[in-house]
Amino acid sequence: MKKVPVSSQSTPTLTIRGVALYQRLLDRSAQTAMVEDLRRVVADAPLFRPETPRGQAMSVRMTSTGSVGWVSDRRGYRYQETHPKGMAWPPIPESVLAIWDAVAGTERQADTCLINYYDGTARMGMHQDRDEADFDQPVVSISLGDDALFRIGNLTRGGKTESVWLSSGDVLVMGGEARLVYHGIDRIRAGSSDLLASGGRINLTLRVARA
Ligand SMILES: O=C(O)CCC(=O)C(=O)O
Ligand SMILES: [Mn+2]
Repeated sequence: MKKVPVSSQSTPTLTIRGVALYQRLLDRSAQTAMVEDLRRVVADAPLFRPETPRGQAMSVRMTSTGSVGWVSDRRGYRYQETHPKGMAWPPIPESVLAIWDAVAGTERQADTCLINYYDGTARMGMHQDRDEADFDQPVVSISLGDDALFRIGNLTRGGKTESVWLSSGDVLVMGGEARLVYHGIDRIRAGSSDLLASGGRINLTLRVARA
């Protein structure tokens, strides 16, 4: 697990409604190395398709790394210490933690990283990330593979939104006043990247879940 060589002095290439975007922060070799690390993670903690609390299957498949991982089922959204199949979550790869260190701007280390896999038809509805204990800690998101249309809304549901295409190697930070902004993925541009052998998109979200 190699450290990804990114500078901690990096500045955002774009900021939309307080969401800081670092386009192409990871070069191709850093992306490839990270995907290799994630293959090992998924071998130990397989992707699963969560249900919403209302019993609807999500279109993304997911797994987690870290001391806790995010799950959703009829019992609700929550962080828990084990995969739905019962095993502990694998540790967060060093290559992924290095990105947190470069852009999070906090003393705390991420204790969880959610791995979302989108095939060409998957999407994610508008939502806030609010299952974490401390909203002073940012969410750091890494995109790998196919492009995705990311929509940024407001601090309450509804209202005008702005969208931006996220590409492989892009990193974004939702922190400060943008920590609780509504956001979602409207669509994936299938086949836009050849990073993943079977196509699709991986999104990683690093967070501090516990107080
Ligand atoms: O896929 C993305 O870029 C966003 C993922 C997300 O918002 C989440 O997992 O909470
Ligand atoms: Mn989110």
